[in-house]
Amino acid sequence: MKLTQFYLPEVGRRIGILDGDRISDITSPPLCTTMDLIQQSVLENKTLDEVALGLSSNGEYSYKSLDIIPDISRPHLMMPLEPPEVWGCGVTYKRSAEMRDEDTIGGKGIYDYVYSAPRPELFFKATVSRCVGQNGYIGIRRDSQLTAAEPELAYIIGKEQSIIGYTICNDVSAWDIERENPLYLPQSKIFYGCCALGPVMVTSSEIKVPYNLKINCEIIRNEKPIFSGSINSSMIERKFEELTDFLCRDNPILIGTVMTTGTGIMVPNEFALIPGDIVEICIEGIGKLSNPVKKLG
Ligand code: DO4
Ligand code: MG
Repeated sequence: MKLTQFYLPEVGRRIGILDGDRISDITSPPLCTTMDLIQQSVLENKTLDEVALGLSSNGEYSYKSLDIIPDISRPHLMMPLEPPEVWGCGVTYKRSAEMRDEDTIGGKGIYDYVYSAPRPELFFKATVSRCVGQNGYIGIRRDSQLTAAEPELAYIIGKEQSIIGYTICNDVSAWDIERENPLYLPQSKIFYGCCALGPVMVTSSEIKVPYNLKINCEIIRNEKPIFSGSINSSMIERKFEELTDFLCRDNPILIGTVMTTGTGIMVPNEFALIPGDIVEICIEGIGKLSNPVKKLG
């Protein structure tokens, strides 16, 4: 099942089930957000699908009509959930380890090490105030000249470290800041508009095995694709259970937390983002996450 959230003028946020091009509104107070559905599924010991299918439809919208730049006067898509936190994994694909080690100024070899070390790289990525949904603006920090898109498969953590769904994440990162010194990682990763999530959350009944999904990324500039890259999630070095296990060690992780699993598409430096670019990330079985870029400050 594909769950999403959308906004209706003068009404507010709604929960939707996407089927083909149709989004059916299943908002049923007190269940008004997808996080409410997640909490309800835990309370009732049901799957997300079971909770969602138990709610009746209050209307239908076409996905296409909602797939616009967010504007409070028009119905539009929102983030598929407001997670308590977003965490990231790093250097989970060989390409990421190789390119990061080539380009880093301080700390050569650290990426190669972490790629194969028993302990994965995990980092705090974002809170909701730093995230955007479909068509929301992703940011370039005022002090960065080399900010890149990082197209990633993300999963949503349920009770007892289970995976309850998947979404697409753009782990937008200021690579020039990260490359100067590894201790600058939080500044390269965390800022306004550093994390795009969406367009839907696909429940784990629909993606049973997440290790064979095609991931593509395009950067559009002046309406033309200037970069196109792809990877398959089969190339990932770590299993998601292992990542969650490390994340949850003596660390209180709330249900609904998003974990983004690392990028295997390393965008060459010449395609650093500039204002006006649009980043499109497609993941098989999930959809296409699209975000325009703006300079912050
Ligand atoms: O260590 C730097 C960040 C790694 C990362 O974000 C990734 O591999 O996707
Ligand atoms: Mg990343």
